[in-house]
Amino acid sequence: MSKIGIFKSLMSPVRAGAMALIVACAGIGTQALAADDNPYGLIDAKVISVGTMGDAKPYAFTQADGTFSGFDIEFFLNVAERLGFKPEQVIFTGQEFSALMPSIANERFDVAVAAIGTTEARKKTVDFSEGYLAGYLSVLTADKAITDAAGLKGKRLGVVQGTLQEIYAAKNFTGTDLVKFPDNNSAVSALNNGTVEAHFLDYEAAKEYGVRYPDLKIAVNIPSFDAPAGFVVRKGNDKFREALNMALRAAMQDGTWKTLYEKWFPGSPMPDEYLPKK
Ligand code: SNW
Repeated sequence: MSKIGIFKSLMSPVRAGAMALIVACAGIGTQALAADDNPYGLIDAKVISVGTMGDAKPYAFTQADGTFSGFDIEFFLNVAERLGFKPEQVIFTGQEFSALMPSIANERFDVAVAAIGTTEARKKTVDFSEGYLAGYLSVLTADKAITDAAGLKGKRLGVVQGTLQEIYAAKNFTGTDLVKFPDNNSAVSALNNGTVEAHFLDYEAAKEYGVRYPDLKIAVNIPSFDAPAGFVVRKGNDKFREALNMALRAAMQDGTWKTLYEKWFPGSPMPDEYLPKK
């Protein structure tokens, strides 16, 4: 063995140990930093990545320039701002409804915002903020024979896959032929060309399509107050969920929620629980 060889064999364990120590310290350092820099466990600490929908106007929809707007979008932007995220730090991406909750579970988005009703079944795979909307599930049709749920017997009714409407219709509209669509626009196209006789969607969106296509009227309203819409986050991301809840409550207390609600849903009744408390 050469002198250099002995030197190497003596020194290497020490060096290896020192290296390990440095690596360990660096590891602890970055972890501590990461927790401080990214308290909400976001995919990218600097932005909130939001999954939403392009055709759920006035809740969430794409505008001509490709940006998103609607009650849910503006309400979420306001909530995010209270968490320190400027509008340009909130990135919205449109998805089919059925992809939204899986995309949260798979960490494709930090949060999903699209009038998503809170249910025990959904809570098995994702977590929900406190509620911020409660309303009706509505049947939209141009068929004068459909005036109530019984009138749907023997008719073809569109539902968007994965929605509460799909679940409700399958359970309660017996004798109705359910036709599943990926999104509202394709279902309303089918409604306008006669492929289906009615489409079942959220009340405000039904109302909006009725303005766009005046033959289409709301024929049935099913209360869905037991499934208020919330922001959907990854299971166990409690820091983010709790921060969203604090900001959401503040936005209700200072009247922001009311202002946005009256802007996007004029004439619709407002649940007291979302209004400022005296
Ligand atoms: O349960 C309702 C809630 O009461 C309020 O009216 C807003 O809509 C709901 O959350 C139901 N929304 C459907 C769902 O969660 C469809 C969502 C959508 O099409 N974007 O399945």
